[in-house]
Amino acid sequence: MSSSLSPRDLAHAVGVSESSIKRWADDGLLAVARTAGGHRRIARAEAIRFIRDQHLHVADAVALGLPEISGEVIGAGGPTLPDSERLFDLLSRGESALARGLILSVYLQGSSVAEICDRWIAPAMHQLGELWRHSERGVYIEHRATDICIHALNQVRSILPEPKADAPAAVGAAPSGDIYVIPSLAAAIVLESEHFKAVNLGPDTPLAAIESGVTEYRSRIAWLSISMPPSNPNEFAGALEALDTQLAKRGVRFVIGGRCARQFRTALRLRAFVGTSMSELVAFARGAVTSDAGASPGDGSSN
Ligand code: B12
Repeated sequence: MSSSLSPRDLAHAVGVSESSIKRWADDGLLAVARTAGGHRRIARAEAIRFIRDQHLHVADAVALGLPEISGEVIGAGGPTLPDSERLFDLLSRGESALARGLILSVYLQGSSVAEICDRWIAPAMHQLGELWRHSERGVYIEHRATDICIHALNQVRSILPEPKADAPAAVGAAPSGDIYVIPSLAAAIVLESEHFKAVNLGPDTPLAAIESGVTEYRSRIAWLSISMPPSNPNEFAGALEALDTQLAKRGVRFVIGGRCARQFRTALRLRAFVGTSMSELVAFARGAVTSDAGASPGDGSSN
């Protein structure tokens, strides 16, 4: 799929005339580049931003390079916001393309990545966990649903605007022994949707590796997603306190979340912010950017 569209492609995708697209471009509502031959080209990420901001109806998602958004997903009467029950149903049945189409259409209709995680993916996955309670079939269904969600989230990631070269960095992971893939990946994509350059080290990552990433990327934010109780709670608590202290010394904002994060808020004296949702992660990231304005990372100021 090309990373840019002609005005004609975009006009076709949203069911308007080509001249409307050119007028919006001339009015500065839509950023266009010119080819060597002087033709207008619209970056795909910019086209998607425009569709989301203007609440345009996508008439032909194939023209946008998103064939998963089929009529079956959107419904004949135009786009309606589907609910997490629908996603749960598709995930239970292993309907990968339809589930991805649903998530992409929710995004194109203007929901944020954080909302998609908090309001669609997490509830649908929680419902799966409740329904099957890890029977043999449940484990199979959960693995398959996890893979579908990873695919969908990465597709959303691929249509986000590229982070700018000077974008603040964020590095994070799930700790050693924690096998859960979606939560840390979701945190990375949420931060990317907030214009961070996010480096996700993924599941089962020693805390020291987060520190290495923070150093290499001169990270503004570090996140940790904890979904499983640590096998050695005392050792983990010590390592977490040490990381928390190190990050604070270096002026790196630290945020912890995930199903099992809460217990650490009360048990340990952490400077880290403990959040319960991706929407809280967004609020935290925005706050970090605002309060850091003017201060450079690694300058020793603490949060
Ligand atoms: C998928 C899944 C699996 C998959 C994992 C696949 C993978 N590699 O990722 C598999 C099948 C492997 C699995 C295995 C097990 N699982 Co399991 N699993 C789940 C399930 C259904 C979904 C988890 C998920 O991905 N959720 C999606 C994310 C997005 O939701 P979330 O984690 O809640 O995240 C939200 C917030 O916490 C927050 N957040 C998350 N991270 C962060 C980070 C920051 C910085 C911030 C601010 C916020 C934040 O934002 C998210 C909302 O948008 C859960 C159900 C549940 N209720 O969580 C059970 C669940 C977690 N599993 C459970 C169990 C028991 C197990 C097993 C022990 C079962 C067994 N007997 O074998 C094993 C453990 C395996 C092991 N090696 O030890 C139980 C845990 C019960 C408990 N009290 O601890 C649950 C709750 C199911 C249940 N209802 O019983 N599991």
